[in-house]
Amino acid sequence: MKNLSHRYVPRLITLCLIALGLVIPPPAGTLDANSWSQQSIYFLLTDRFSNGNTANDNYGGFNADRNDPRKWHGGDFQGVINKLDYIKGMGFTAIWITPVQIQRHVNAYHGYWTYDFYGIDGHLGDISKLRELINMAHAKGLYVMLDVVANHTGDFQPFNGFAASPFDRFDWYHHNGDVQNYNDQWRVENGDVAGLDDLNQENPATTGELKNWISWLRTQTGVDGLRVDTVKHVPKWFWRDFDAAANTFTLGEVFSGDPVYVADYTNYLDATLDFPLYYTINNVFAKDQSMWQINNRFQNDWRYRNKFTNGVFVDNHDVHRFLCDATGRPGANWDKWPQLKTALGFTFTIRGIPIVYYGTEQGFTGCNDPFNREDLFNSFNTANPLYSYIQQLNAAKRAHPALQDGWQEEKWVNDSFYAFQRSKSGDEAVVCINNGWWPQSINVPNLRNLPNGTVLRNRIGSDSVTVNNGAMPCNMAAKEVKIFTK
Ligand SMILES: [Ca+2]
Ligand SMILES: [Ca+2]
Ligand SMILES: [Ca+2]
Ligand SMILES: [Ca+2]
Repeated sequence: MKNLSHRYVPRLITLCLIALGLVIPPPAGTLDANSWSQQSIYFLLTDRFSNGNTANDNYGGFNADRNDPRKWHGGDFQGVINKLDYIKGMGFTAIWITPVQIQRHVNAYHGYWTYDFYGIDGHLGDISKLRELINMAHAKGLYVMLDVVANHTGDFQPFNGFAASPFDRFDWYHHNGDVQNYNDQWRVENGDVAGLDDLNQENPATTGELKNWISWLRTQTGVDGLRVDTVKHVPKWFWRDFDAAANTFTLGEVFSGDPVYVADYTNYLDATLDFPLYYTINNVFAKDQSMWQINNRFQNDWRYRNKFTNGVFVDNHDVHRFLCDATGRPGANWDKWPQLKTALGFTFTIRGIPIVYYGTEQGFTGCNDPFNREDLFNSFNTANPLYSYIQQLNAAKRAHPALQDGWQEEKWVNDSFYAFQRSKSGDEAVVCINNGWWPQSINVPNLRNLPNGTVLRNRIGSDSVTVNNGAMPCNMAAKEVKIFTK
């Protein structure tokens, strides 16, 4: 009772202040970092997901051609609207969609080559269709994260002019040529990424406009958060200003396997995608390497401002799909799904926000960009076992606060087995992972808050165990994850 009243006092004060007109409530649609840490995200490339309106397929003369993996394919906002139930059906609580700004290139289907910051690309729809998508998502209990780029525009200079006004001024850009040496941070920040025109954030006019733009985009759309592209290519101080102007949750892409390098950006943006953990997941689960690498990776968690908002993923649009890299069962290497399922079980139960790349639920196997950006289009098969497995993982995560942002502690690790416990406000979860291709039985010790005789049930199976002297048996089949809760 005491705790309850304590919890409500600040809220009551806030409500009174709002009533008195002293505090402006946050705009509908924004979601703070703590709330984001409780979500799970489905990430899709709008052009490759679902084509809901063929009339916009050839917008701007950049025609859709599904036979060319580098060209536009026709996916759009209406397509996403049509398939929100497919996403919701897996239990996700949020979607992240690729950038919506106007592009001007035959290969710019991905949206990362901005031409006009203040326009919505006609292949996808218009601003009112985007608002409709966001409103429809909200009505179904899905938050929306927009992908944004503030490091560069498309590649227009030196031969094809500039991006659209007001980004059409020479001194709004760096002119240092391509980044050649990716170990030189000055070059990384001030050079062009593969010819893409690098914006000059040292020019206050450029920075002022980028902040105007992100504020405009957020307020115009009512979006709940931002995924921020190419973060390591812009000085850190800029991101603090950008985050403030955006006035919402920002999840940055810092493409690096070094947690020391990545984690420092969480002092400027709200959070980062966990690329270091991605590499660990790839080694451990796709390539059957030692689970001690997980133990090692989590030793750097203190470096993140809030490890519970790290974006955790097995793959994305910039790397091979997991099933491309998976080595498969020894002697039967076509059999890769057990590895994927084990990796997904890990990402949904470990600290951080799980992010699933579209097509994972249909077993897509693409390797290099753009072949890892397949069309989902006609493959919305809700009977796929991977679809229902993800559904089970999301259900377990939704039902248990411990699995969202609960305190986490390792309980057992060896080369092919990993167990950890998570706790929050009386909710307890013990997760056992067998990464071996053979059955294993491990008695997991040192459990907390679980008295003798406590019965725990596996939320993604039908078995139960009883806690005895702070320990419990994990009897695991090959490549199995069990999620035990009270
Ligand atoms: Ca279309
Ligand atoms: Ca830059
Ligand atoms: Ca250029
Ligand atoms: Ca923020």
